[in-house]
Amino acid sequence: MADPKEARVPDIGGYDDVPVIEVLVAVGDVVKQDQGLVTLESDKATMEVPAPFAGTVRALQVKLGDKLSEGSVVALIEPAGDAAADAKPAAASETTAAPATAPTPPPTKPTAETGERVEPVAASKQPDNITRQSIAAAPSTATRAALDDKPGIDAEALPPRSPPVAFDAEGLMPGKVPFASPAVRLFARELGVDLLQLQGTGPNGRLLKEDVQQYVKRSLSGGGAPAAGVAHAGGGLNLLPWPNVDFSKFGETEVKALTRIQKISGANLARNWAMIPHVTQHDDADITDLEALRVALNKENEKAGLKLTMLAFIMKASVSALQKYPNFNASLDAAGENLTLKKYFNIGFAADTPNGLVVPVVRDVDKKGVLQIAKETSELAAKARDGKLGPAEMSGGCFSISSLGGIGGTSFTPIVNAPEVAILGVSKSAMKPVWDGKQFAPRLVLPLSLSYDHRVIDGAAAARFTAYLAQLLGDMRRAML
Ligand code: CAO
Repeated sequence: MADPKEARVPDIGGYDDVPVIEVLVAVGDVVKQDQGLVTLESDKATMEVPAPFAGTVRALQVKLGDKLSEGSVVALIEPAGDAAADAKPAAASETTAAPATAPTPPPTKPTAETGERVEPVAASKQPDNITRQSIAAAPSTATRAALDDKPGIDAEALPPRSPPVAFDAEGLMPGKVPFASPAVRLFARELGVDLLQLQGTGPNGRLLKEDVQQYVKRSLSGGGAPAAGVAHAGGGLNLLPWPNVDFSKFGETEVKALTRIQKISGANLARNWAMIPHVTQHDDADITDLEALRVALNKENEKAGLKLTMLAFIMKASVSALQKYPNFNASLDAAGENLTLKKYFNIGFAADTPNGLVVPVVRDVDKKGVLQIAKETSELAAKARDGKLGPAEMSGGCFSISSLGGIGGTSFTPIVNAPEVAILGVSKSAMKPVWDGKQFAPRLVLPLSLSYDHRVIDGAAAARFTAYLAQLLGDMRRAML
Protein backbone atom coordinates (compact mmCIF):
# COMPACT_ATOMS: atom_id res chain seq x y z
CA MET A 1 0.00 0.00 0.00
CA ALA A 2 1.50 3.35 -1.05
CA ASP A 3 1.74 6.17 1.48
CA PRO A 4 -0.99 8.79 1.14
CA LYS A 5 0.21 11.99 -0.46
CA GLU A 6 -1.03 15.52 -0.08
CA ALA A 7 -3.31 17.12 -2.61
CA ARG A 8 -2.91 20.87 -2.36
CA VAL A 9 -4.58 23.91 -3.84
CA PRO A 10 -2.71 24.87 -6.99
CA ASP A 11 -2.06 28.39 -8.22
CA ILE A 12 -5.48 30.00 -8.28
CA GLY A 13 -4.50 33.30 -9.71
CA GLY A 14 -3.41 35.03 -6.57
CA TYR A 15 -6.66 34.64 -4.66
CA ASP A 16 -6.34 34.06 -0.94
CA ASP A 17 -8.82 32.71 1.60
CA VAL A 18 -11.24 31.42 -0.98
CA PRO A 19 -14.16 29.60 0.68
CA VAL A 20 -14.90 25.94 0.04
CA ILE A 21 -18.48 25.77 -1.26
CA GLU A 22 -18.63 22.08 -2.12
CA VAL A 23 -16.76 19.01 -0.96
CA LEU A 24 -16.95 16.68 -3.91
CA VAL A 25 -15.41 13.53 -2.44
CA ALA A 26 -15.52 11.53 0.76
CA VAL A 27 -12.93 9.46 2.60
CA GLY A 28 -12.65 6.10 0.86
CA ASP A 29 -13.64 7.45 -2.57
CA VAL A 30 -11.57 6.27 -5.48
CA VAL A 31 -10.74 9.32 -7.57
CA LYS A 32 -9.37 9.72 -11.05
CA GLN A 33 -6.58 12.09 -11.89
CA ASP A 34 -8.01 15.60 -12.29
CA GLN A 35 -11.28 14.71 -10.62
CA GLY A 36 -12.52 17.62 -8.54
CA LEU A 37 -11.94 17.28 -4.81
CA VAL A 38 -13.52 20.50 -3.61
CA THR A 39 -15.00 23.58 -5.23
CA LEU A 40 -13.79 27.01 -4.24
CA GLU A 41 -15.71 30.15 -4.95
CA SER A 42 -14.21 33.59 -5.14
CA ASP A 43 -16.33 36.64 -5.82
CA LYS A 44 -15.54 36.26 -9.52
CA ALA A 45 -15.56 32.56 -10.29
CA THR A 46 -15.88 29.05 -9.01
CA MET A 47 -13.01 26.62 -9.44
CA GLU A 48 -12.31 23.04 -8.58
CA VAL A 49 -9.20 21.73 -6.92
CA PRO A 50 -8.34 18.66 -8.97
CA ALA A 51 -6.90 15.39 -7.71
CA PRO A 52 -3.25 15.44 -8.80
CA PHE A 53 -3.27 11.70 -9.46
CA ALA A 54 -5.64 8.75 -9.33
CA GLY A 55 -6.01 7.03 -6.00
CA THR A 56 -8.07 6.57 -2.88
CA VAL A 57 -8.99 9.46 -0.63
CA ARG A 58 -7.62 8.56 2.79
CA ALA A 59 -8.33 11.81 4.62
CA LEU A 60 -10.08 15.10 3.95
CA GLN A 61 -8.30 18.07 5.43
CA VAL A 62 -11.03 20.63 4.68
CA LYS A 63 -14.71 21.12 5.27
CA LEU A 64 -17.41 23.37 3.86
CA GLY A 65 -16.75 27.00 4.55
CA ASP A 66 -13.01 26.61 5.15
CA LYS A 67 -10.98 29.31 3.43
CA LEU A 68 -8.13 28.08 1.28
CA SER A 69 -5.22 29.66 -0.51
CA GLU A 70 -2.60 28.35 -2.88
CA GLY A 71 -0.77 25.45 -1.20
CA SER A 72 -3.48 24.58 1.35
CA VAL A 73 -3.73 20.82 1.84
CA VAL A 74 -7.12 19.56 0.69
CA ALA A 75 -6.83 15.80 1.07
CA LEU A 76 -4.49 12.89 1.57
CA ILE A 77 -4.71 10.51 -1.35
CA GLU A 78 -3.17 7.10 -1.57
CA PRO A 79 -1.89 6.87 -5.13
CA ALA A 80 -3.27 3.94 -7.10
CA GLY A 81 -1.20 1.54 -9.19
CA ASP A 82 0.71 3.42 -11.82
CA ALA A 83 -0.07 6.69 -10.21
CA ALA A 84 1.89 5.63 -7.16
CA ALA A 85 4.86 4.76 -9.30
CA ASP A 86 4.54 8.04 -11.19
CA ALA A 87 4.11 10.04 -8.04
CA LYS A 88 7.23 8.85 -6.26
CA PRO A 89 9.87 9.72 -8.84
CA ALA A 90 8.21 13.06 -9.37
CA ALA A 91 8.40 13.77 -5.66
CA ALA A 92 11.97 12.58 -5.45
CA SER A 93 13.02 14.64 -8.44
CA GLU A 94 11.68 17.87 -7.09
CA THR A 95 15.04 19.42 -6.27
CA THR A 96 16.82 18.15 -9.34
CA ALA A 97 14.70 17.24 -12.32
CA ALA A 98 11.87 19.68 -11.77
CA PRO A 99 13.91 22.88 -12.20
CA ALA A 100 15.48 21.54 -15.35
CA THR A 101 12.10 20.95 -16.95
CA ALA A 102 10.26 23.84 -15.38
CA PRO A 103 11.51 26.69 -17.56
CA THR A 104 9.85 25.28 -20.67
CA PRO A 105 6.74 23.53 -19.50
CA PRO A 106 4.89 21.64 -22.20
CA PRO A 107 1.51 23.01 -23.15
CA THR A 108 -0.19 20.20 -21.26
CA LYS A 109 2.06 19.32 -18.46
CA PRO A 110 1.58 16.12 -16.48
CA THR A 111 0.65 16.27 -12.87
CA ALA A 112 3.69 16.17 -10.66
CA GLU A 113 3.53 15.84 -6.94
CA THR A 114 6.31 17.91 -5.58
CA GLY A 115 5.90 17.03 -1.95
CA GLU A 116 5.26 20.71 -1.24
CA ARG A 117 2.52 21.22 -3.72
CA VAL A 118 0.50 19.60 -6.44
CA GLU A 119 1.01 21.08 -9.83
CA PRO A 120 -2.19 21.54 -11.75
CA VAL A 121 -2.76 19.88 -15.06
CA ALA A 122 -4.01 21.42 -18.26
CA ALA A 123 -5.29 18.26 -19.86
CA SER A 124 -7.57 18.22 -22.87
CA LYS A 125 -10.58 16.51 -21.36
CA GLN A 126 -11.13 19.00 -18.60
CA PRO A 127 -14.58 19.28 -17.14
CA ASP A 128 -14.51 23.05 -17.14
CA ASN A 129 -12.08 24.75 -19.43
CA ILE A 130 -12.66 28.20 -18.05
CA THR A 131 -11.78 27.17 -14.57
CA ARG A 132 -8.97 24.87 -15.57
CA GLN A 133 -7.35 27.55 -17.69
CA SER A 134 -7.19 29.89 -14.78
CA ILE A 135 -5.95 27.15 -12.46
CA ALA A 136 -3.32 25.90 -14.89
CA ALA A 137 -1.14 28.96 -15.05
CA ALA A 138 2.32 27.63 -15.89
CA PRO A 139 4.54 27.73 -14.05
CA SER A 140 2.75 28.69 -10.88
CA THR A 141 3.72 31.71 -8.87
CA ALA A 142 5.13 29.61 -6.05
CA THR A 143 7.03 27.35 -8.45
CA ARG A 144 8.63 30.38 -9.99
CA ALA A 145 9.54 31.76 -6.60
CA ALA A 146 11.18 28.43 -5.77
CA LEU A 147 13.02 28.40 -9.08
CA ASP A 148 14.12 32.02 -8.71
CA ASP A 149 15.88 31.02 -5.49
CA LYS A 150 17.73 28.06 -7.02
CA PRO A 151 21.39 28.69 -7.78
CA GLY A 152 22.20 28.21 -11.44
CA ILE A 153 18.70 28.91 -12.67
CA ASP A 154 18.45 31.96 -14.85
CA ALA A 155 15.21 33.63 -13.87
CA GLU A 156 15.31 35.62 -17.09
CA ALA A 157 15.18 32.37 -19.05
CA LEU A 158 11.85 31.49 -17.53
CA PRO A 159 8.77 32.19 -19.58
CA PRO A 160 7.41 35.64 -18.80
CA ARG A 161 5.10 35.83 -15.83
CA SER A 162 1.63 36.33 -17.16
CA PRO A 163 -0.82 37.95 -14.81
CA PRO A 164 -3.52 35.59 -13.56
CA VAL A 165 -6.64 35.82 -15.64
CA ALA A 166 -9.78 36.11 -13.62
CA PHE A 167 -12.75 35.03 -15.70
CA ASP A 168 -15.42 37.62 -15.09
CA ALA A 169 -18.26 35.94 -16.94
CA GLU A 170 -20.87 38.11 -15.27
CA GLY A 171 -19.09 41.17 -16.58
CA LEU A 172 -19.10 39.81 -20.12
CA MET A 173 -22.66 38.58 -20.20
CA PRO A 174 -24.50 40.06 -17.25
CA GLY A 175 -27.28 37.86 -15.98
CA LYS A 176 -26.64 35.28 -18.69
CA VAL A 177 -24.01 33.07 -17.15
CA PRO A 178 -25.37 30.32 -14.95
CA PHE A 179 -23.86 30.43 -11.49
CA ALA A 180 -22.64 26.87 -11.02
CA SER A 181 -19.57 24.99 -9.97
CA PRO A 182 -17.54 23.14 -12.59
CA ALA A 183 -18.81 19.81 -11.23
CA VAL A 184 -22.40 20.90 -11.74
CA ARG A 185 -21.57 22.23 -15.21
CA LEU A 186 -19.97 18.94 -16.13
CA PHE A 187 -22.91 17.00 -14.72
CA ALA A 188 -25.36 19.15 -16.71
CA ARG A 189 -23.26 18.84 -19.86
CA GLU A 190 -23.20 15.05 -19.56
CA LEU A 191 -26.99 15.03 -19.32
CA GLY A 192 -27.43 17.58 -22.09
CA VAL A 193 -29.09 20.10 -19.79
CA ASP A 194 -28.89 23.76 -20.70
CA LEU A 195 -28.10 25.51 -17.43
CA LEU A 196 -29.70 28.70 -18.71
CA GLN A 197 -33.04 26.92 -18.41
CA LEU A 198 -32.62 26.42 -14.68
CA GLN A 199 -32.84 28.59 -11.67
CA GLY A 200 -30.53 27.76 -8.81
CA THR A 201 -31.78 26.99 -5.35
CA GLY A 202 -28.35 27.22 -3.72
CA PRO A 203 -26.92 30.19 -1.85
CA ASN A 204 -27.10 33.36 -3.97
CA GLY A 205 -29.07 31.41 -6.58
CA ARG A 206 -26.22 29.01 -7.28
CA LEU A 207 -27.23 26.00 -9.41
CA LEU A 208 -26.85 22.77 -7.50
CA LYS A 209 -26.59 19.22 -8.73
CA GLU A 210 -30.08 18.71 -7.27
CA ASP A 211 -31.44 21.48 -9.55
CA VAL A 212 -30.13 19.61 -12.58
CA GLN A 213 -31.53 16.32 -11.25
CA GLN A 214 -34.95 17.86 -10.62
CA TYR A 215 -34.97 19.34 -14.09
CA VAL A 216 -34.16 16.00 -15.70
CA LYS A 217 -36.65 14.19 -13.50
CA ARG A 218 -39.42 16.55 -14.50
CA SER A 219 -38.51 16.40 -18.16
CA LEU A 220 -38.57 12.60 -18.11
CA SER A 221 -41.89 12.47 -16.32
CA GLY A 222 -43.41 14.32 -19.24
CA GLY A 223 -43.73 17.73 -17.71
CA GLY A 224 -46.75 18.35 -15.53
CA ALA A 225 -46.91 21.58 -13.63
CA PRO A 226 -43.74 23.60 -14.04
CA ALA A 227 -41.69 23.59 -10.89
CA ALA A 228 -41.18 26.75 -8.96
CA GLY A 229 -37.57 27.48 -9.70
CA VAL A 230 -37.37 25.32 -12.81
CA ALA A 231 -38.34 26.28 -16.32
CA HIS A 232 -38.89 23.59 -18.93
CA ALA A 233 -36.67 23.37 -21.99
CA GLY A 234 -38.07 25.78 -24.55
CA GLY A 235 -40.14 27.38 -21.82
CA GLY A 236 -37.43 29.70 -20.50
CA LEU A 237 -38.45 33.33 -20.35
CA ASN A 238 -35.87 34.27 -22.96
CA LEU A 239 -36.71 37.92 -22.45
CA LEU A 240 -35.46 40.80 -24.51
CA PRO A 241 -32.88 42.96 -22.76
CA TRP A 242 -34.31 45.82 -20.75
CA PRO A 243 -34.62 48.94 -22.97
CA ASN A 244 -31.72 51.24 -22.31
CA VAL A 245 -32.98 54.71 -23.20
CA ASP A 246 -31.28 58.04 -22.77
CA PHE A 247 -34.33 59.94 -21.56
CA SER A 248 -32.41 63.20 -21.29
CA LYS A 249 -32.66 63.38 -25.08
CA PHE A 250 -36.36 64.07 -24.64
CA GLY A 251 -36.35 66.44 -21.67
CA GLU A 252 -35.09 67.11 -18.18
CA THR A 253 -34.67 64.05 -15.97
CA GLU A 254 -33.52 63.10 -12.49
CA VAL A 255 -32.21 59.70 -11.42
CA LYS A 256 -33.41 58.45 -8.05
CA ALA A 257 -32.04 55.23 -6.58
CA LEU A 258 -34.54 52.68 -5.30
CA THR A 259 -34.54 52.15 -1.55
CA ARG A 260 -33.14 48.93 -0.12
CA ILE A 261 -36.66 47.74 0.69
CA GLN A 262 -37.84 48.54 -2.84
CA LYS A 263 -34.97 46.55 -4.29
CA ILE A 264 -35.64 43.55 -2.06
CA SER A 265 -39.41 43.57 -2.45
CA GLY A 266 -39.05 44.30 -6.18
CA ALA A 267 -36.88 41.24 -6.74
CA ASN A 268 -39.36 39.09 -4.81
CA LEU A 269 -42.36 40.50 -6.65
CA ALA A 270 -40.68 39.99 -10.04
CA ARG A 271 -39.89 36.36 -9.24
CA ASN A 272 -43.39 35.69 -7.92
CA TRP A 273 -45.06 37.34 -10.88
CA ALA A 274 -42.90 35.49 -13.39
CA MET A 275 -43.02 32.06 -11.77
CA ILE A 276 -46.51 31.78 -10.33
CA PRO A 277 -49.42 31.38 -12.71
CA HIS A 278 -51.66 34.04 -11.19
CA VAL A 279 -55.40 34.28 -11.50
CA THR A 280 -57.43 36.88 -9.59
CA GLN A 281 -60.95 36.11 -8.43
CA HIS A 282 -63.11 39.17 -7.70
CA ASP A 283 -66.12 39.29 -5.44
CA ASP A 284 -68.10 41.74 -3.30
CA ALA A 285 -68.88 41.46 0.39
CA ASP A 286 -71.86 43.23 1.89
CA ILE A 287 -70.30 44.76 5.03
CA THR A 288 -73.21 47.05 5.93
CA ASP A 289 -73.87 45.26 9.24
CA LEU A 290 -70.19 44.67 9.97
CA GLU A 291 -69.38 48.34 9.48
CA ALA A 292 -72.24 49.25 11.85
CA LEU A 293 -70.78 46.85 14.43
CA ARG A 294 -67.29 48.26 13.93
CA VAL A 295 -68.50 51.83 14.42
CA ALA A 296 -70.45 50.80 17.55
CA LEU A 297 -67.50 48.91 19.02
CA ASN A 298 -65.18 51.83 18.30
CA LYS A 299 -67.54 54.10 20.22
CA GLU A 300 -67.52 51.68 23.14
CA ASN A 301 -63.73 51.48 23.14
CA GLU A 302 -63.13 55.16 22.47
CA LYS A 303 -61.95 55.86 26.00
CA ALA A 304 -59.52 52.95 25.93
CA GLY A 305 -58.01 54.53 22.80
CA LEU A 306 -58.53 51.34 20.85
CA LYS A 307 -59.57 51.52 17.21
CA LEU A 308 -61.06 48.54 15.44
CA THR A 309 -60.22 48.50 11.76
CA MET A 310 -61.95 46.66 8.95
CA LEU A 311 -58.63 44.92 8.36
CA ALA A 312 -58.89 43.12 11.72
CA PHE A 313 -62.30 41.69 10.80
CA ILE A 314 -61.04 40.69 7.36
CA MET A 315 -58.09 38.86 8.95
CA LYS A 316 -60.38 37.01 11.33
CA ALA A 317 -62.78 36.07 8.53
CA SER A 318 -59.88 34.98 6.32
CA VAL A 319 -58.74 32.52 8.99
CA SER A 320 -62.20 30.93 9.02
CA ALA A 321 -62.04 30.62 5.22
CA LEU A 322 -58.52 29.14 5.45
CA GLN A 323 -59.75 26.61 8.00
CA LYS A 324 -62.57 25.59 5.66
CA TYR A 325 -60.27 25.46 2.60
CA PRO A 326 -56.89 24.22 3.92
CA ASN A 327 -55.16 24.26 0.51
CA PHE A 328 -55.10 28.04 0.76
CA ASN A 329 -53.12 27.79 4.00
CA ALA A 330 -50.26 25.97 2.31
CA SER A 331 -46.96 26.27 0.46
CA LEU A 332 -45.73 24.49 -2.64
CA ASP A 333 -42.19 23.15 -2.55
CA ALA A 334 -39.51 24.27 -5.00
CA ALA A 335 -39.88 21.13 -7.11
CA GLY A 336 -43.60 21.80 -7.49
CA GLU A 337 -44.38 18.35 -6.12
CA ASN A 338 -45.54 18.67 -2.52
CA LEU A 339 -47.84 20.99 -0.70
CA THR A 340 -47.13 21.74 2.95
CA LEU A 341 -50.40 22.33 4.78
CA LYS A 342 -50.02 24.59 7.79
CA LYS A 343 -51.98 24.02 10.96
CA TYR A 344 -51.23 27.51 12.25
CA PHE A 345 -52.73 30.75 10.99
CA ASN A 346 -50.27 33.62 10.69
CA ILE A 347 -51.58 36.41 8.50
CA GLY A 348 -49.36 38.97 6.80
CA PHE A 349 -50.59 42.40 5.74
CA ALA A 350 -49.00 44.72 3.23
CA ALA A 351 -47.96 47.97 4.84
CA ASP A 352 -47.14 51.05 2.84
CA THR A 353 -44.09 52.79 4.32
CA PRO A 354 -42.00 55.76 3.18
CA ASN A 355 -39.24 53.29 2.25
CA GLY A 356 -41.44 50.85 0.38
CA LEU A 357 -43.71 47.90 0.85
CA VAL A 358 -43.25 45.50 3.78
CA VAL A 359 -45.41 42.63 5.00
CA PRO A 360 -45.55 42.30 8.81
CA VAL A 361 -47.15 39.13 10.14
CA VAL A 362 -49.72 38.75 12.91
CA ARG A 363 -49.26 35.34 14.49
CA ASP A 364 -51.94 32.86 15.53
CA VAL A 365 -54.83 34.98 14.35
CA ASP A 366 -57.17 32.02 14.97
CA LYS A 367 -56.47 32.33 18.69
CA LYS A 368 -57.01 36.10 18.93
CA GLY A 369 -60.02 38.39 19.06
CA VAL A 370 -60.48 41.28 16.64
CA LEU A 371 -59.54 43.85 19.29
CA GLN A 372 -56.21 42.13 19.86
CA ILE A 373 -55.65 41.74 16.11
CA ALA A 374 -56.41 45.45 15.55
CA LYS A 375 -53.99 46.37 18.32
CA GLU A 376 -51.22 44.22 16.84
CA THR A 377 -51.74 45.41 13.25
CA SER A 378 -51.60 49.04 14.29
CA GLU A 379 -48.44 48.43 16.34
CA LEU A 380 -46.80 46.49 13.51
CA ALA A 381 -47.86 49.11 10.92
CA ALA A 382 -46.36 51.86 13.11
CA LYS A 383 -43.12 49.90 13.47
CA ALA A 384 -43.09 49.31 9.72
CA ARG A 385 -43.45 53.00 8.99
CA ASP A 386 -40.60 53.77 11.42
CA GLY A 387 -38.42 51.14 9.75
CA LYS A 388 -38.18 49.21 13.01
CA LEU A 389 -39.64 45.84 12.03
CA GLY A 390 -37.40 42.89 12.81
CA PRO A 391 -37.06 39.90 10.46
CA ALA A 392 -39.08 37.72 12.87
CA GLU A 393 -42.00 40.13 12.54
CA MET A 394 -42.02 39.64 8.78
CA SER A 395 -41.66 35.88 8.63
CA GLY A 396 -43.83 32.82 9.12
CA GLY A 397 -46.84 34.12 7.23
CA CYS A 398 -49.40 31.72 5.74
CA PHE A 399 -51.65 34.08 3.79
CA SER A 400 -51.39 37.80 3.06
CA ILE A 401 -53.83 40.67 2.81
CA SER A 402 -53.18 43.83 0.88
CA SER A 403 -55.69 46.49 1.84
CA LEU A 404 -55.92 49.61 -0.27
CA GLY A 405 -59.35 50.32 1.15
CA GLY A 406 -58.17 53.39 3.01
CA ILE A 407 -56.96 54.90 -0.26
CA GLY A 408 -59.37 53.96 -3.03
CA GLY A 409 -59.95 51.82 -6.09
CA THR A 410 -62.51 49.22 -7.04
CA SER A 411 -60.30 46.18 -7.64
CA PHE A 412 -56.68 45.23 -8.32
CA THR A 413 -54.43 42.22 -8.80
CA PRO A 414 -52.21 41.58 -5.78
CA ILE A 415 -49.11 39.44 -6.39
CA VAL A 416 -48.95 36.18 -4.43
CA ASN A 417 -46.35 36.40 -1.67
CA ALA A 418 -44.41 33.17 -2.34
CA PRO A 419 -44.19 30.58 -0.98
CA GLU A 420 -47.76 31.35 0.06
CA VAL A 421 -50.36 30.34 -2.49
CA ALA A 422 -52.94 33.12 -2.20
CA ILE A 423 -53.27 36.77 -1.29
CA LEU A 424 -56.37 38.83 -0.69
CA GLY A 425 -56.64 42.33 -2.11
CA VAL A 426 -59.16 44.65 -0.46
CA SER A 427 -60.40 47.82 -2.14
CA LYS A 428 -62.49 50.73 -0.89
CA SER A 429 -65.98 49.95 0.28
CA ALA A 430 -68.78 52.00 -1.22
CA MET A 431 -72.51 52.35 -0.84
CA LYS A 432 -74.22 50.64 -3.75
CA PRO A 433 -77.77 49.78 -4.70
CA VAL A 434 -78.15 46.04 -4.19
CA TRP A 435 -81.21 44.11 -5.37
CA ASP A 436 -82.68 42.24 -2.40
CA GLY A 437 -85.22 40.26 -4.44
CA LYS A 438 -87.89 42.89 -4.22
CA GLN A 439 -86.14 46.19 -4.49
CA PHE A 440 -82.78 47.94 -4.60
CA ALA A 441 -81.43 48.60 -1.13
CA PRO A 442 -78.43 50.80 -0.25
CA ARG A 443 -75.66 48.48 0.99
CA LEU A 444 -72.01 49.02 1.89
CA VAL A 445 -70.09 46.84 -0.53
CA LEU A 446 -66.46 45.82 -0.02
CA PRO A 447 -64.58 44.68 -3.16
CA LEU A 448 -62.38 41.59 -2.68
CA SER A 449 -59.68 40.47 -5.13
CA LEU A 450 -58.12 37.09 -4.38
CA SER A 451 -54.99 36.25 -6.41
CA TYR A 452 -53.95 32.62 -6.23
CA ASP A 453 -51.36 30.20 -7.51
CA HIS A 454 -53.22 28.24 -10.15
CA ARG A 455 -50.83 25.30 -9.80
CA VAL A 456 -52.28 24.70 -6.36
CA ILE A 457 -55.73 26.22 -6.46
CA ASP A 458 -58.39 25.68 -9.10
CA GLY A 459 -60.69 28.47 -10.19
CA ALA A 460 -63.71 26.75 -8.64
CA ALA A 461 -61.95 26.51 -5.26
CA ALA A 462 -60.96 30.17 -5.46
CA ALA A 463 -64.55 31.17 -6.26
CA ARG A 464 -65.79 29.11 -3.29
CA PHE A 465 -63.18 30.57 -0.96
CA THR A 466 -63.96 34.15 -1.97
CA ALA A 467 -67.73 33.63 -1.84
CA TYR A 468 -67.39 32.09 1.63
CA LEU A 469 -65.21 34.98 2.78
CA ALA A 470 -67.81 37.45 1.47
CA GLN A 471 -70.50 35.51 3.30
CA LEU A 472 -68.53 35.66 6.55
CA LEU A 473 -67.95 39.38 6.23
CA GLY A 474 -71.67 39.76 5.52
CA ASP A 475 -72.47 37.97 8.78
CA MET A 476 -69.53 37.41 11.11
CA ARG A 477 -71.64 35.12 13.31
CA ARG A 478 -70.91 32.48 10.69
CA ALA A 479 -67.26 32.56 11.75
CA MET A 480 -68.34 30.87 14.98
CA LEU A 481 -69.89 27.89 13.18
N1 CAO B 1 -63.01 50.74 2.58
C1 CAO B 1 -63.27 51.99 2.99
N2 CAO B 1 -62.56 52.60 3.94
C2 CAO B 1 -61.57 51.91 4.51
C3 CAO B 1 -61.24 50.61 4.14
C4 CAO B 1 -62.03 50.02 3.13
N3 CAO B 1 -61.81 48.79 2.70
N4 CAO B 1 -60.20 50.21 4.86
C5 CAO B 1 -59.84 51.20 5.66
N5 CAO B 1 -60.68 52.24 5.45
C6 CAO B 1 -60.66 53.50 6.12
C7 CAO B 1 -60.47 53.32 7.60
O1 CAO B 1 -61.68 53.07 8.25
C8 CAO B 1 -59.84 54.61 7.97
O2 CAO B 1 -60.85 55.58 8.05
P1 CAO B 1 -61.06 56.45 9.40
O3 CAO B 1 -59.72 57.07 9.65
O4 CAO B 1 -62.12 57.39 9.03
O5 CAO B 1 -61.43 55.48 10.44
C9 CAO B 1 -59.00 54.97 6.77
O6 CAO B 1 -59.53 54.22 5.69
C10 CAO B 1 -57.53 54.65 6.90
O7 CAO B 1 -57.36 53.29 7.22
P2 CAO B 1 -55.89 52.68 7.25
O8 CAO B 1 -55.52 52.29 5.89
O9 CAO B 1 -54.97 53.59 7.94
O10 CAO B 1 -56.04 51.47 8.22
P3 CAO B 1 -56.21 49.99 7.86
O11 CAO B 1 -56.23 49.26 9.10
O12 CAO B 1 -57.35 49.80 6.97
O13 CAO B 1 -54.87 49.63 7.06
C11 CAO B 1 -52.58 49.32 6.62
C12 CAO B 1 -53.62 49.55 7.70
C13 CAO B 1 -51.24 49.13 7.28
C14 CAO B 1 -52.95 48.08 5.85
C15 CAO B 1 -52.56 50.53 5.70
O14 CAO B 1 -52.15 51.66 6.41
C16 CAO B 1 -51.68 50.38 4.52
O15 CAO B 1 -50.45 50.52 4.59
N6 CAO B 1 -52.27 50.10 3.34
C17 CAO B 1 -51.55 50.01 2.08
C18 CAO B 1 -51.27 48.58 1.74
C19 CAO B 1 -50.59 48.51 0.40
O16 CAO B 1 -49.75 49.31 0.07
N7 CAO B 1 -50.98 47.53 -0.41
C20 CAO B 1 -50.49 47.41 -1.73
C21 CAO B 1 -49.48 46.33 -1.77
S1 CAO B 1 -48.96 46.03 -3.38
O17 CAO B 1 -48.16 47.34 -3.74
